[in-house]
Amino acid sequence: MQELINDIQKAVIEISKELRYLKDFDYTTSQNATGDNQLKLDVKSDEIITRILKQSKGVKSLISEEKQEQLLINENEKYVVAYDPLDGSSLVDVNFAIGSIFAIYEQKASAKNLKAAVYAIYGVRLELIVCIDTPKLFRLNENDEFAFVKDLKLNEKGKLNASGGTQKNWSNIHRAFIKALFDEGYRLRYSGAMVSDLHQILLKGGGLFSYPATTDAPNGKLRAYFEVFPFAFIFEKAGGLSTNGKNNSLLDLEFEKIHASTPCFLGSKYEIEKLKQAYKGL
Ligand code: AHM
Ligand code: MG
Repeated sequence: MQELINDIQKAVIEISKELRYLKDFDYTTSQNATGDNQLKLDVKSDEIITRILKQSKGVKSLISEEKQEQLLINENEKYVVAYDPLDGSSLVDVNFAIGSIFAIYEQKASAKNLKAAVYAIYGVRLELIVCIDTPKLFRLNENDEFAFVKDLKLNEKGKLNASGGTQKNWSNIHRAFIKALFDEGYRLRYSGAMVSDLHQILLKGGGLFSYPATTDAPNGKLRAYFEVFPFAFIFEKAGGLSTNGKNNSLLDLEFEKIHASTPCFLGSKYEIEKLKQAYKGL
């Protein structure tokens, strides 16, 4: 596992260098499996990760947001790595912080087999969160090494409200719930890159991130295996909770399709419990 995490570190350092001196902000002529237009940079980031993880010890297969199918590397190995090579890439032109997300499953992609979750955030600094038992924050130093900074822990209740999805397509229950949080004093923090929005909530100690079912996207937008499950794992290990609005944990969900999406809510305990109460009426 540590060797695999070391290889993920190499990949994200290489991607961060691509981003720093980026010249080509163009789209390719293709779309990915979920119908998003692919940037050349999405494809490049996927190629970097594939090249490095193909050589990595322990990797059985790769599942990527940018690949239609699961890529088998070595049937006899142990880990299925599911990843979003460049999350929030539509914000690359405006120079916002974006990220890469990795979920490490044993044998088969299934939330119950999730052994570790890792994400990198390409911001002013390059930071990496590695979560096996508890989320640990690392920061790239001047020697190009990730140095441990601290363990991350959520408070029982936060102050931030990151509410995704097109508002005109929200359900009335969701709209009323989000308004109730603002009426309680929560502040809006939403950039449009889940890595940044969730990283902010984690580092500021709590709050709620939501990407609900909407009339135009009844299964939400965010994809289970490489976006939702790794963050649910991290938030729960940090002392927070997750739900799809009905269940007690996003990690109880199972999906057949590798690109399946789900409504998702992640946060500290207070906000998720309050949301579950509000959603009982749905
Ligand atoms: P991406 O992986 O193609 O970048 O899409 C996922 C992103 C998330 O980072 C973010 O939470 C969401 O899409 C934002 O969607 P919206 O613009 O609908 O708020
Ligand atoms: Mg993404």
